[in-house]
Amino acid sequence: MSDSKPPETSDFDLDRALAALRGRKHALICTHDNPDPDGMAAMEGMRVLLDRGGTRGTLGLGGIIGRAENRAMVQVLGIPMVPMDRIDPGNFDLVVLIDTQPGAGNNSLPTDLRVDVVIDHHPQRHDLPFDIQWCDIRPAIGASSTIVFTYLRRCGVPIDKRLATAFLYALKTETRDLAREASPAERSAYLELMGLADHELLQRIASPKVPREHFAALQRAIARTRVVGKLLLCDLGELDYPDLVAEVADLLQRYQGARWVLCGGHHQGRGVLSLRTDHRDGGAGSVMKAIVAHDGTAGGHGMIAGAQLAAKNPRGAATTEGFVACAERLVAQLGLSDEEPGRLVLDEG
Ligand SMILES: [Mn+2]
Repeated sequence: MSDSKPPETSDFDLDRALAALRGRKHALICTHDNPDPDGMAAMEGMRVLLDRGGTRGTLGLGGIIGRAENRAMVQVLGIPMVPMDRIDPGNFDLVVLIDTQPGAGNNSLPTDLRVDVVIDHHPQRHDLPFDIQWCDIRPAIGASSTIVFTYLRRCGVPIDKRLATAFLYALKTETRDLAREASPAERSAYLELMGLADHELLQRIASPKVPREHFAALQRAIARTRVVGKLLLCDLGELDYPDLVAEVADLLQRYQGARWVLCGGHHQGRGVLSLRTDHRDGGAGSVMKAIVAHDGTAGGHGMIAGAQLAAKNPRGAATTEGFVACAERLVAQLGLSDEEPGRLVLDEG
């Protein structure tokens, strides 16, 4: 690395923002539901930063941490998360939202709660409240963790092995080892974190032991996958945990014929979708918004997007219909209506 300081990528005034929060006692720090490593590492980094200024932070957990790697991350690194249903937002004099935005539809904060701090790398929502005190949204950056990492560096806050490992795992997964939507800021942070992280812990997070059910879920996923030209469609139906759709989408993207993957399912009556593309400027976020239309909320970037479909009935039947409707719109949008759908693999026996 030629320069020890990560490149500053926005004119955001960190010193002023921190000064404005001086005197706050207790911060509620949240990310999107069913949090991923980027959201969790960025929250933990923010907790460390605020703690230095005398503000104690509580990390709120909306949804569940399902993916085995993410559960291992929380356990191995001891990231202290508290389920949102055990939190009274009224007990906090500071509310921080990271890797999501108010009104995005993918977080468990009450919609009428005033949010003081928003840190995100998704495109800025048009309906964002005007009174957000600290609003640092940088769509050109590949991960929210990178933004928080640069804060800590700017303030000279030491990044210990534990936090460095969290940040590095976040960057590895969010950018697929810098190959997906990584900016120069991610490359710079990644290189620095390589020297700070505990690689033995990292390995324990990246390859955790998984139960039999995990393999059963993958078997079901592969058996249900349909190939429509360059598009793979997989409706997983009832999900053990919501972020299984992202996990399976990542897995299916490795198929050599796949340029696009849409994976869906439902959990507690709520539909979830995950979209991936190999195209660097595929506009996955806007494609997802278009195919979800008025059936739910969607967000994402160029190569990766997610969506939540509104619950239509508690048994989830309508969410399967929801997947089919979105899949049909995607097939049409990609110009694949004339393709004959086929199975990815044939059933055994
Ligand atoms: Mn992120």
